Amino acid sequence: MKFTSLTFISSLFLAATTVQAKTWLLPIPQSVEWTGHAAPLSHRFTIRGGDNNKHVRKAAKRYTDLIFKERWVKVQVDYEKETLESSKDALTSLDIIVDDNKALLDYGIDESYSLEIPQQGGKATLSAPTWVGALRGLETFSQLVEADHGNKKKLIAHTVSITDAPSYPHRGVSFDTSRNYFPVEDILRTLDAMSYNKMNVLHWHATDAQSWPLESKSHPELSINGAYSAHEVYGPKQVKQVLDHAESLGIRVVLEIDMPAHTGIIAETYPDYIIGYHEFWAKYAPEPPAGQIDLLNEDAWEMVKDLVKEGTETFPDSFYHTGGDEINAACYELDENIVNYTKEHNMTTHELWFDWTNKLVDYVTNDLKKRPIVWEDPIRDGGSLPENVVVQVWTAPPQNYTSKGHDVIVSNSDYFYLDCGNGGWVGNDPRYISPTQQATPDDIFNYGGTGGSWCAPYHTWQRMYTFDPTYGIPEDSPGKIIGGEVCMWNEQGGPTVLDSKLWPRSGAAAELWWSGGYDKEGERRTVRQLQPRILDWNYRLVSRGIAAQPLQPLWCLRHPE
Ligand code: CP6
Repeated sequence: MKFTSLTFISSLFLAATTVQAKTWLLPIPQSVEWTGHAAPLSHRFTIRGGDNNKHVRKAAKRYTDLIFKERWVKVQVDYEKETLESSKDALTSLDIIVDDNKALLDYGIDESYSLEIPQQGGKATLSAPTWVGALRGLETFSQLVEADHGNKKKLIAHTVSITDAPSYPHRGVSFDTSRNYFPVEDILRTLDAMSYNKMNVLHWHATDAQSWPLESKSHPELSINGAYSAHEVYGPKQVKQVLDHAESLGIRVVLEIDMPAHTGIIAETYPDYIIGYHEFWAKYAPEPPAGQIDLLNEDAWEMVKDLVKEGTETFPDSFYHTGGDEINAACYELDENIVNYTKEHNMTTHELWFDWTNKLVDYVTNDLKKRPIVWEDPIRDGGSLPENVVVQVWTAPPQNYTSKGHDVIVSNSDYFYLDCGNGGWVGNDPRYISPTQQATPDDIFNYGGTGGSWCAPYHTWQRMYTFDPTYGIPEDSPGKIIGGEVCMWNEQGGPTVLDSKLWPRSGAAAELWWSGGYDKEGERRTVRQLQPRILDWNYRLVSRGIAAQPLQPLWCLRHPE
């Protein structure tokens, strides 16, 4: 008796001290108990249950194929394990039990799950309140299977008991399809990679100043005149492909049609709706071409309503992103009508913009029954919006808006922007450039005349991971952080570099929002903890067809720490 209880105590101790080292799962689950044993996967291993939901059924098939195809061996994360050799101890099935197969995929859906893989093999069990939780648990299960000590003919499953749920309900990728066009396959593959990282929102920044690739039923002329070509368009078929694939992975798609700035391309069809399109851009916009919707033009407003109505009907999510970033006051002052109107009403052009934005979010909330997301700008610049409006931050600390009662999506540009690899100033370092050969206007002409870059420096996964989502937000804050997004702006991004800009970096953000910035003991999660896991995770992403960027030389794989 004594002996057994001592063994019991010492194995508990062992589990407690080695749990970090043994964890290679990404994102790290809220609670994992490792048995220290791995069970061989039976050749007849099947995933069962889940038949009452087509997405779970399809996922079971997908993950079964993946598990048998994948030959992943972890390197950085060392562990002690004792593989159960006898075939009677093999793992024969994973049984899925879902309570609610009809739950609506939307903000706040329950994504929790628990996973039991018994030490003695046999049946593993995945239980989840909703079908989406089952999808998240399947992903975790797949990460627990590996080739035994590199023996590619023998798969083993690490035996564990896991309970898991996201810390934040909104974990997204914002995806700009205006600056450069992406074939639909690139979006579908990005959705796959998001699901591997348990991300659940594709924020589709569909349109911007440079091109209008989204086909509209009510205004087909916008993409006819505004897409880069007749092929570089998302028509109903492509949109449905994206929506269907996202749903099958438990990912919501939130549409943004950015306005009233970032809309220059509309002038190709409706020159009267847009102010400033043909002006020299540097004074009137952050990048060419300039152009903002005329806030006083009634026909422009009717078109805005048509587009937003159609967008909210086509995209089933309860959130709709109305845009609202980077308004340039000087641009509106080009317009005589606006100048006269604001004078008469004793208001600024900014106030006119706040009123217009309020009109738009009122339309979205009350007529279309959706919850608006707005970029922080109108509030940052002095306006106010109803409390139900979700604020997406990109420049200011989130607490500036949670304190006003808004729920906030965190995407601060100095942490979570992905498309900024070549920041920095041109020339002028006397160690390399003679004082008589300093940068000339011909060197800096493409920086808007400022002599510097508008683009922030590269944000590493370490940078993203060290963002503290709780900082500055008191317990009784009227608004809360609902999660975050990495931003795939694509001025300098495109299909050839998409995967490597997104992955594996965004995995650090994915973990931040899934697992939270703090562990169960209330300690900040650290870069050192994530490092071995993200290094190994990268090989897994690559083996799953994601062209992720290497984080280390292959040498490190052959010579693990
Ligand atoms: N496009 C739109 C962009 C940016 C924003 N909105 C942006 C601004 C600054 C940087 C990167 C991107 N390209 N529509 C800001 C929300 Cl550094």
